[in-house]
Amino acid sequence: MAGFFAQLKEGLAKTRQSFVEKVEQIFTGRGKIDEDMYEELEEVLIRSDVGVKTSMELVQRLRQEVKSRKIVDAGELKSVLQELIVELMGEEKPLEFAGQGTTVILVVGVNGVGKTTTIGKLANYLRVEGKRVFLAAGDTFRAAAIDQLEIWGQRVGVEVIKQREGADPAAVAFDALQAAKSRNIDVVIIDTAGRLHNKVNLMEELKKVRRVIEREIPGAPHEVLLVLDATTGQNALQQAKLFQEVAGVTGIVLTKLDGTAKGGVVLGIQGETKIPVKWIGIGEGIHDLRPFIPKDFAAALFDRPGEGEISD
Ligand SMILES: Nc1nc2c(ncn2[C@@H]2O[C@H](COP(=O)(O)OP(=O)(O)OP(=O)(O)O)[C@@H](O)[C@H]2O)c(=O)[nH]1
Ligand SMILES: [Mg+2]
Repeated sequence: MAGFFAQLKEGLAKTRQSFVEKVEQIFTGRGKIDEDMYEELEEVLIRSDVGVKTSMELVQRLRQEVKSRKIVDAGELKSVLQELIVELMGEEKPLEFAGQGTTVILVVGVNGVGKTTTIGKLANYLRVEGKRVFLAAGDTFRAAAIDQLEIWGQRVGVEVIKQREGADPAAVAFDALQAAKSRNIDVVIIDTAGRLHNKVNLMEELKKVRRVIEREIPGAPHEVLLVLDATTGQNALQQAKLFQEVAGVTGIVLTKLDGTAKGGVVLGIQGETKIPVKWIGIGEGIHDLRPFIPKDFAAALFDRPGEGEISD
């Protein structure tokens, strides 16, 4: 398996080409810092799916730094921008676990973003750490969804709690939590449907599942992870805002960063919603889920050595 940092860098190759290489062009071969440069930079950021608001903020921060550090050479700005991007993304925010007893992770998001795949990968990650994990097949909308989760359960070696197609997802969550409590399971990860007859139904269903979880385990859910597909760019940002309002999202998993040039959306999401990105998906395989470490992400994006490279 390729090293952690090398794999991250490879996954971000397209974003690097569309974003950082353009930024570099703006900074190099120009010499002095002028108004045109700031305008060009803002445009490249917006085009790279960073979002208007966050792009403007980043450029504003850059202006401040140029002033306070008395920078005159545009060539120095690449590393300053990298610093500002790390600052924007904040500290690494690991998963929250219950102080004792079972930790409940509810996974939400619209259809096709990678929820079920992420659950499989996450279950594997936690199992390798020595945790006992159950999966709950809360997407009862399609029989295939239950089957898909079961395949992941077998692959990872964790049990899947399920009912038949069309069953009440809240009842599946209830079963899973009962079983987990009686068998001292460390983590239950609950899959949910991404598609229902309409958006209102979907949101009502999520609320109901949530209520059951809250009642069964005080303090749960410990995490509500919203899965977003990076290839959808600005749509991902809209979904983050919608789910933030109704589902009490605690963290984001940004999938499909491999093969997309829209990785800049990470910045837009962090800048506008302040929901921390906790994991990133960089492929379809079982190991292709990584904790999101802002410093390493920025280093990989800017093609600089990161801390991960040393510890690899
Ligand atoms: N390249 C790539 N593909 C991914 C990644 N994560 C998921 N996928 C693929 O995206 C497709 C959809 O993934 P699912 O996990 O079924 O998505 P879902 O959100 O559960 O979809 P629904 O159950 O229909 O709502 C699958 O083909 C996955 O293999 C990723 O990080 N990178
Ligand atoms: Mg699914």
